[in-house]
Amino acid sequence: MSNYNINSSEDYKRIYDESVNHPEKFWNDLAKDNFKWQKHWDSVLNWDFKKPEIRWFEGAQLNITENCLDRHLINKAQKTAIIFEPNNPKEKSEHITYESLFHRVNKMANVLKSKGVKKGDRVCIYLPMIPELAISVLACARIGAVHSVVFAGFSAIALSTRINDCNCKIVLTSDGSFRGNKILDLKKIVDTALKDCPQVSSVLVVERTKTKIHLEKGRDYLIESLLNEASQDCPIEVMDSEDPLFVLYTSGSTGKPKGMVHSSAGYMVGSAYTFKNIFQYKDEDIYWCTADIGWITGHSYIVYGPLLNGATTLMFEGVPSYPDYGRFWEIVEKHKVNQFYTAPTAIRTLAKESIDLVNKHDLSSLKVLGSVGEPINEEAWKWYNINIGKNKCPIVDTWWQTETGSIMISSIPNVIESKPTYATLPFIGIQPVLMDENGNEILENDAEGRLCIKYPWPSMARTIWGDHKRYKETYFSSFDNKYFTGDGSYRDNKGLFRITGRVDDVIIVSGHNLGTAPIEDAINEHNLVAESAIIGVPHDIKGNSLFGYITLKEASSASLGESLKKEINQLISKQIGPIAKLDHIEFVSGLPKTRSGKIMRRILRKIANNEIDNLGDTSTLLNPEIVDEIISKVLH
Ligand code: 7RM
Repeated sequence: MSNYNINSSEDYKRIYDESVNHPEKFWNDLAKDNFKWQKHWDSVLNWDFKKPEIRWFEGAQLNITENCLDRHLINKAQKTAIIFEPNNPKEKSEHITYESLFHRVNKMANVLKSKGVKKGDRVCIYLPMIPELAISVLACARIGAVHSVVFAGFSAIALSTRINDCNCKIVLTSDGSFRGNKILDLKKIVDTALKDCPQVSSVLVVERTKTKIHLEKGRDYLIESLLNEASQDCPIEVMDSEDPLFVLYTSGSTGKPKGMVHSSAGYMVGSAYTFKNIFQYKDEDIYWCTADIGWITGHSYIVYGPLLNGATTLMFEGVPSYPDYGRFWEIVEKHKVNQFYTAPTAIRTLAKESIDLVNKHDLSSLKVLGSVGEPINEEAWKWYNINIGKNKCPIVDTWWQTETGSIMISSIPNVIESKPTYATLPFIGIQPVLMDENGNEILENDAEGRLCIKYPWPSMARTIWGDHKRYKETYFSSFDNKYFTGDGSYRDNKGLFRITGRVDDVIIVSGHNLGTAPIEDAINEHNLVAESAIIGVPHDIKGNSLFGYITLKEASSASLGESLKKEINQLISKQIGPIAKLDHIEFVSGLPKTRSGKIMRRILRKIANNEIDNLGDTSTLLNPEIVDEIISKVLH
């Protein structure tokens, strides 16, 4: 038990050392003492990064939902497991106790079974952020079905590609989804998608928006009456440790999405342990992660991590801008949120709005703030720290990936001090290394390199669905015997890690390797600049020249035009050098982004290079409408 809670820097040092010096003993004890197993394992770890093959707790049997639900019924049956905050603040929020969640999951599990879902089958979940989303995730896990959650903002094409890739036969969806003052017709999107998915035999529909929908006879069912009739008891399916728990798609920079496959036992251990410590969750706390369950942050830190720890986790259906840009802060006040976890893109968006929208809310319940998804720039970090945390909440800048399953590098409140723009130190059991371009490990500090992990950790993805070769090529072929993250990192003279961004975001100008991130950081220091993205365009002399897309804090200042461009280039010259000056600057009102706030550079690159006939799928963007605006500005 002792190693489960990390409470001081001494704890961290001691436990970290144990975890890397005697990893098998360490994980053996941690897993044995803190989870419920149906059967103990025969071996803690079998691994070979060359194949690659990674198996944790082999021979063990368990069900993750027994750990998320059943075991809390003894002491926490009436504790709130999920607080549901609807899109519309006038609609009442809902508190779901552990006992009630248990019954609702069991009912859902029984409905899935009645539609023929069996252990190992894949179930596609395409639902808005309503309780049924978490419930169906857990229902799949309970009966051993592999869930594949697809973010309910994705287009029909994105959806059908994902349904077909892992051959789902069942789809869970809703009539529609509320987003701000809009309704998105999810069922219609499913209908379109399913024209390309003939194998889908049942579609289960949650009624949320009461919009009119078409029900295909013999295939589509309203779920409510099925749930009402179902039994509230459902035994667990006993799973082997390495049985897949879920598939989650993550887009590569190009091409087809990768279905990352996560395991049952290792994922459970990793998501639970990181949640408890990185957010320093205490028993009465209210925890809120603003992500969508459609991406890994929601899987690990809305559903599994919190519920494994018997926490209260808040699910928000809506958007940060509705009914106004104070919505997040209103929710923090209303539910007395203690830990708040969001993305830099949200922070920057909200920082652009009037500070009154923050200050009119009582945020004194907050204890810990988190950030995830991309590097957080210093300005956003400071705004978050001062205005939201009131200088008293540690900020955890958590670096990790869909592939890693749980947080890998992060500070820990009152344990590892935070430092602006730094993720800081590896979590227990994580062994990050920096590699140079020749494949050698960089041993000294105050150095930058490619970020790799040299030893397995329990929650790492085991393969890409149906494409183990791609798994090997993408993550285990760049560096010998190491997992390559695709990110670059700087390590300072104290050994703290600062993630610098994807290493493929590098542009060679006149023979100089320029990372886009530091240039963007320099630009963002200008007090009128909100965000920027740099891409390269071919240039006769320099090889590439730099093209900057910039959004401003106030639209009116765009009239400053030429003089502002000059100031921006002066900043770059000062911070990086004249070599990094931008040849072209386009002021735009927004940048094309994925849900998690990652700029889709592919699109910006194609527009700057006049390749707009072939932009690829833009429907997975958060703001697809911005693409037309940018095209018309750049190619006027
Ligand atoms: C959790 C998530 C993974 C990529 C990763 C990084 C970037 C994520 C941070 C970050 C700097 C952070 N999964 N990234 N967190 N960069 N600091 N704290 O985002 O699969 O969607 O993305 O996101 O490039 O490789 S993800």
